[in-house]
Amino acid sequence: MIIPQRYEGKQIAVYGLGRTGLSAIRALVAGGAGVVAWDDNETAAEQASAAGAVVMHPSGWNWLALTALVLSPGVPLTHPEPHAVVQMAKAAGVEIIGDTELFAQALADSGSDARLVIITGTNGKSTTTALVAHMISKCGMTVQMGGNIGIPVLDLAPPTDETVYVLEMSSYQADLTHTMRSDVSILLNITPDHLERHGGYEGYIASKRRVFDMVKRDGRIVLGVNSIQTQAICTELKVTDNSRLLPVAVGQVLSHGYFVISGVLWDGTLSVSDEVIDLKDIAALTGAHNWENAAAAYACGRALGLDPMRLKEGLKSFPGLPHRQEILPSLRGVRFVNDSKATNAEAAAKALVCYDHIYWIAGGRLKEGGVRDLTGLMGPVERAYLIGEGAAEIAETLKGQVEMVQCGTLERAVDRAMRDALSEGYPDPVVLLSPACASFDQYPDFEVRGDAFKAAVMALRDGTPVPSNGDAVA
Ligand code: UMA
Repeated sequence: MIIPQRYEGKQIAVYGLGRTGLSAIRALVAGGAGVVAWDDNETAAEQASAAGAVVMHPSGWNWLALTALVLSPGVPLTHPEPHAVVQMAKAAGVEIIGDTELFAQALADSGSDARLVIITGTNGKSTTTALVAHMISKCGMTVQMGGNIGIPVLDLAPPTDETVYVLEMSSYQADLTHTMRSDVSILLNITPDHLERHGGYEGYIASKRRVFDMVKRDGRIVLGVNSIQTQAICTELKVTDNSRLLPVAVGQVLSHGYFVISGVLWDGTLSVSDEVIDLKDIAALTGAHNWENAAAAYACGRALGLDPMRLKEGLKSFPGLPHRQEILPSLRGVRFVNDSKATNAEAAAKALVCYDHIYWIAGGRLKEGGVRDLTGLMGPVERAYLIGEGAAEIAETLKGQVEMVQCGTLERAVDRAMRDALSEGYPDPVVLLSPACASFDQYPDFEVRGDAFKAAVMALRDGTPVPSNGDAVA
């Protein structure tokens, strides 16, 4: 645990009692602070009390005595409208911070030489965070990974001079972080997301750009230039901040930076570009989006001064992350890929271009725009197996583009897809769960959906019969 020392003997409030809030309470109490806390959902109160907080509605807090309000990232700070507790804090002149800011303060106060990498972007930030952490540990360093990837930052081990912290930072967290200073900040890409929370696209972009304010004077900015927004930012930074800038691209040669051409990563920071590694040989880094992640992670490793050979070993041995094009053991020549994290069409599109003979399982709760963006990508799809509440709309959108089967449930879809993959005899068939939809109509979250897919695949392995009646051609 990282213990914030500067609140000893002071009063501090924590709002939101999920992972962030409970972690902040534990750390603040350990540092000798008095903590009051609340959550809109009363069921969270017990754990907060057990962690040492006084659980009380904000209307009962002594606002004049509070040093700061620690807000959980999911609690609206500005849009659609500031949460009531935010308005109360502003009226009382109490500073609003996140657990990430407490982490930044504790790191600064520690006086250690620990180093810090921050990763953000609309897509790929979890994979890049895990990849950077993996590659750095392959270089023999002590790595602590956390943040939006799921481990609250104050739960990480305290800093030593050898520690490298690798943090995934969401736009929500960035808005609550004021004094963090990184050795490397990575911004992978920006496309529209979380617009309601940032008052539109401009607000979202501004939050993403905050990772540049968090770079040390002698730190480096690794910037993916494959999205329109980050390309524009790159043009701007070449003028204002060129010495700290390390651009990263897929499909274009850069005069300075790291780039991937036909799956091969190049170091273009030298006078003559140097071939680094063929990423096509790395199963856990399939697809152009993963090449962007790999190039950014390698650029980060080099910016930290790490050995190129060891970094390459790290790329090769990366196991991948669960639910993101996760490769499961094959069965009778059929490959299974769990891409449950693909909760929108844009994410599913990335997987659909990676394989040749796809038995595609899709559906769930559709996002705005549905699967319109997938209409040109049905070429390698032998058949689509539709599940969940969005199935009828998907069938309507993709009518005439691909053969579709209404399966209702994931288990039925897996069973039917396997039978078809075996009977049709294409070389190297892939049963791909890449739903292009949120999971909430059938599962608590995408992780539970991915685990259900794995269980259904395991059931095939065990020979457990799956009911096959009820399939209907869409
Ligand atoms: N709550 C309120 N009022 C509100 C909103 C929430 O009281 O208006 C309470 C809820 O009742 C709940 C608690 O706040 O008890 C939840 O807080 P939270 O939503 O901030 O979630 P945490 O459990 O603290 O998890 C957060 C991140 N969640 C969000 O940003 C929404 C996690 O990212 C992160 O892994 C975790 O901290 C550890 O750092 C998740 C996420 O969905 C994966 N992130 C978004 C994304 O990736 O797109 C940004």
